[in-house]
Amino acid sequence: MSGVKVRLDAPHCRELLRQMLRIRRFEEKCAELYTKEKIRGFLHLYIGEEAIATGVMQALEPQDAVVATYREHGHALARGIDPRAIMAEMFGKREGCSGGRGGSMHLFDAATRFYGGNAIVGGGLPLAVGLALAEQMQGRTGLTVCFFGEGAVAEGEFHESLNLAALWRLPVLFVCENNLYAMGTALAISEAETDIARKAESYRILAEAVDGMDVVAVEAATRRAVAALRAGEGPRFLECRTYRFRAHSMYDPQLYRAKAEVEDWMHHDPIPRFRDWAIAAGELHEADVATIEAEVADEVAAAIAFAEAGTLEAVEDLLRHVGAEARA
Ligand SMILES: Cc1ncc(C[n+]2csc(CCOP(=O)(O)OP(=O)(O)O)c2C)c(N)n1
Repeated sequence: MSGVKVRLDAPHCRELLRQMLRIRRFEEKCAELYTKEKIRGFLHLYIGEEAIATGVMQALEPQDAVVATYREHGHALARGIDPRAIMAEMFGKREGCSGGRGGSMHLFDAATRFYGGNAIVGGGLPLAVGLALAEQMQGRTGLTVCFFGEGAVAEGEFHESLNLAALWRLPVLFVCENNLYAMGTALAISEAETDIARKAESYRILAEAVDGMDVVAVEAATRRAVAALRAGEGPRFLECRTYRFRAHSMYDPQLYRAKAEVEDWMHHDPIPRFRDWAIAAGELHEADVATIEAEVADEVAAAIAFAEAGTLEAVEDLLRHVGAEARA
């Protein structure tokens, strides 16, 4: 599969930059809206990690399924869910992609086969394995991509899921977003084996570690894995090495890491890194970047206006979908 290549022409470069900027600008606004109490509840920003969702989604087809974590705004945007429906969901409005019932951590969209949004660390892995098993049993061709943080490797669900996926040769791509910290717990002080790809290999799953701050490297690695998956070769595993630039969630004094470490990682910011490379390669020009920035700003503004104009569910409807409804 080493022959799988990423075609880096001007349209594709624009697409990669656009997707990463959509995530960055959308979330910067979310942070502002949170301080204004327009968005309530938990809010986990993906800023710094945009190259992963962007790169992985390039290799997927509409029939594929996606499972993510509570840090999933970027995955939802890159998968193609309408940003207006995502923002309305953050506002808790009925027009949101989960009807306003889920909020930031529970984005869901059947049309794009986006199965969430999951607040439980490691909780997405068995769901992804179940989706892939269903796909296999029903003779369909879609594969399932499961995103999770490195904190999930400490959960039993991680090991059970990898084991069954390997045993039954299920079409799952496990994507570990290793940003080095699970809330305030550094990987190095919680795992005896910090090489996560090796853990996957212990279940006989072929694994690759990739620079998660390099969108092209992520896309290329995903294309290799997806080609093998579509050829029926069983599950694959990608460890994407990355860093979150912001706090774990909105309340986090970040006492567990040094400011200098954060600043150092910011020098590897995937967006300027790719933008500058594409400009130097002659595939993008400053004017393209300005156009993309303006279009993204308009898109985010339209999403916020849509969410503001949305409606809250009526109080008498709040128990609908909560338990079985009584039949007369
Ligand atoms: C089963 C479970 N245990 C604990 C928590 C509390 N918790 C929420 S996020 C988190 C850290 C997870 O870190 P990681 O998986 O590395 O993902 P990241 O937040 O870095 O993206 C923890 C422990 C939870 N949500 N679920």
